Formats: sequence, C-alpha cells, structure tokens
Amino acid sequence: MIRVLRADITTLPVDAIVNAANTTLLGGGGVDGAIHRAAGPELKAYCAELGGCPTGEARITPGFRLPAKWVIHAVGPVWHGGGREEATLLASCYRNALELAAAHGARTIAFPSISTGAYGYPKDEAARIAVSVMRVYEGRFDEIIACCFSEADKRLYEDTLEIGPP
Ligand code: AR6
Repeated sequence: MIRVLRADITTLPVDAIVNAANTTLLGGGGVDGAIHRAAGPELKAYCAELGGCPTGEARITPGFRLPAKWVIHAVGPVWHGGGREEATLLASCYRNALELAAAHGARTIAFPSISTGAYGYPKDEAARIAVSVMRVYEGRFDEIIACCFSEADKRLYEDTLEIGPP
C-alpha cells in the first residue's frame, strides 16, 4: 500500500527512512541535514566508512537515535534540464532503495521527494517517477510512505497516485 503523509521524515517510526543524500554520504542541508541531526554523530562516522555512493545508487546504515531502524541513503541526480539521464537515475534511486530495504526485511519505508529541493528536479515529474516505481514494489511491503514536507507536495502526490501509471 502506498500512503501519502505530510511529516518530518525524521519522526516516523518505520523500518526504514530514505535520505536524499549526496555522493559523499557525509551530510548536507535539507532532509539530509535533518536526518544527520536527529540520528546523532554516529551516523556520520558510520557513513564515512562507506566511501561514498554514486548517483542513482543507495547505501544502508543503522538509524542510530532515529525512531527508524535503518536509513537508506539514496543519491538523486542534479537536474540539468532532463538531457543527462536524470529520469533514469531518479528511478534507479527509488528502485535501489526499495531493493535494499526488502533485502533487509523492512516492511515499512518512507521516502522524501528525492532531488526536488537543492537538486532542482521538477516536482511533478519527480512525483510521477517516484509513484511509478513505488507501484512496482508495493506488494513487497506493508506500507510505502511518500513523506511530503509541504501541503502542496502532499496534494501533488495524491493527484499523481489518482492519475495512475504514466
Ligand atoms: N522531512 C521530509 N522531507 C523533507 C525534510 C524533512 N525533514 N526536509 C526537507 N524535505 P533536499 P535534494 C524535503 O534539498 O534535492 C542536501 O544538501 C524537501 O522539501 O533535501 O535531493 C544533500 O546533502 C524536498 O521536497 O534534497 C545533497 O547535497 C525534499 O525533501 C542535496 O541536498 C528533497 O530536498 C540533495 O538535494
């Protein structure tokens, strides 16, 4: 089942939350900064051992002080206008995060809207990609949550879910 929530992702008591990380995995602003603050310094120390992560891929760590058991750090593409494989890379982020979560036995997982903040990906297009990959995996989870930070993002995801697959 896919659910749309408006929430701060760091507060969610799910098996796994997904971080919109960068290739260093060493933290940053936006949701990444919020997750590192809430998880505590152990998260950065753990991430430093991972040696980064290429765009389109994901890495898993414990949640440390978060209510979530795991954090899955997915690196979304920077938006350059659409001609640099952004859609493929964004879809592969969602796919790789869901595969990792399933491999670790997660039944509930929450995603922020990857790449749509600092990385500038158009929100409607990103929501369509997120929802289309979530639909492929929803049978393997009890709940896949699209965790929206604004009311406008929440409405966008609700509309995208209603419209159906692209
Ligand atoms: N809970 C849920 N969603 C949030 C939260 C939160 N606490 N905070 C922000 N968002 P962004 P990106 C939403 O910029 O575009 C970082 O510096 C936000 O409204 O966090 O993938 C990283 O280190 C937006 O919809 O991630 C990278 O360098 C969404 O999360 C870079 O930014 C993603 O916005 C990644 O940029």
